[in-house]
Amino acid sequence: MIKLFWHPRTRAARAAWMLEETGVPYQRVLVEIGDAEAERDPAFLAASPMGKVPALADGEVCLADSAAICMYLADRYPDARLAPSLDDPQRGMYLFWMVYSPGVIEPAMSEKFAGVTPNRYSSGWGDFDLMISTLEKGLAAGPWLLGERFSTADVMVASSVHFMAMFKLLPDSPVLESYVERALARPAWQAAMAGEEQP
Ligand SMILES: N[C@@H](CCC(=O)N[C@@H](CS)C(=O)NCC(=O)O)C(=O)O
Repeated sequence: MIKLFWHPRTRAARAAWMLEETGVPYQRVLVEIGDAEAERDPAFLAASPMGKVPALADGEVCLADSAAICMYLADRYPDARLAPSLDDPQRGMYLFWMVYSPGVIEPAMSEKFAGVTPNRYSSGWGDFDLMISTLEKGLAAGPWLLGERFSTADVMVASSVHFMAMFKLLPDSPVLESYVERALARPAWQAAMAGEEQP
């Protein structure tokens, strides 16, 4: 069975959400992060070169990073229809939004935490305001990033918008607020959160 190496209230929530969306059975393996002395499961270390969660072991396949895990699961378990196929024209924007969280949203959040003002034209993520306005434009038609079709890109991006709200970084934005509300109402997100509460 798939093993998900996780810790509560981390980016591992995305991987759990994605697993719930696919419906593939999995087992959670709790990792005590932030304790350098803690003994580590060798299977975790094999999957996570940086020692970070989430990480996943699926048979002989092991990998870390929430975006990589989400992409892997979408492609490995296509019956769940969570990613446009390679020859689908929507594949392009799907890939753009798949890397938007690690490539744009997270650096823009760090910009806010650090209180710096980047040069929008030379920084790879633009700046915080460009990140938000691009998201709002991407969701203007909605209800999802690919229109009527919910995809793995929404798992990545909606979880990031949720994290921004939790860190009180989200500006007043009805579009983003209703997007995250819609996403978090999905049974798969609810199941992933319920899994965090299990002993
Ligand atoms: N880019 C990675 C970041 C993973 C990450 O930073 N995880 C944090 C928790 S959210 C972690 O494991 N921190 C503990 C540590 O670095 O030892 C991803 O998206 O999965």
